[in-house]
Amino acid sequence: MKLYYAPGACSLADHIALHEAGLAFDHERVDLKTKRTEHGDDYTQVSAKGYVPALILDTGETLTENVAILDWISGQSPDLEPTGPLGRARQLEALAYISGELHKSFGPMFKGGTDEEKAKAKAEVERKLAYLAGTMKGDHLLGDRPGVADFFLFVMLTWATKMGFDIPSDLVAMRDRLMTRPSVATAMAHEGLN
Ligand SMILES: N[C@@H](CCC(=O)N[C@@H](CS)C(=O)NCC(=O)O)C(=O)O
Repeated sequence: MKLYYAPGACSLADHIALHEAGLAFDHERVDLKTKRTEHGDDYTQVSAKGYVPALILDTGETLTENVAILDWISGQSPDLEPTGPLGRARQLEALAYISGELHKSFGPMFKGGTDEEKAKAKAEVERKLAYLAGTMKGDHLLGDRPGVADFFLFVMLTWATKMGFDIPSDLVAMRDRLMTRPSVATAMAHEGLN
């Protein structure tokens, strides 16, 4: 299995989740500007979408999209599998919100938005973080143990922290708890993040 990632990008969530699941995997860095991998290959031949993450499964099949990859990883480990009759649906609900709403709201910050667009994006991100904080079911989004939706949110929290956005205190506490996990430390160190 191989994860294609870019340092500090949303693929960090999958990187963390693979470690949490205890799965054996390789990784290959992608330069998102040139679309070249660290081995000099054309990344668009790996994923025609041109963005990370992409996970090449042991079957040779390629999985893209954080929602799909993270949900698949959670199914590989009993510790990450959501519990309860609505567990899986709640996990997908959280992943879809983080991907389609929160992640998208950062767009102007990364894609050269105007000052006005960036101010609007900041307000939107802060509103969505406040919403997510209000849905927490314990120490994490879906309960007391961390799951793949938390790892996805964790990446957005690292971005929000770097950008000086207001983060609700419950999410700051969650971010700091996650930072102490070996999976997070290993993935961040590999990606050259501190
Ligand atoms: N819907 C995709 C979005 C992935 C995405 O936006 N990845 C960013 C990094 S966080 C990227 O590779 N951007 C480079 C580009 O779009 O060219 C997913 O959730 O997997």
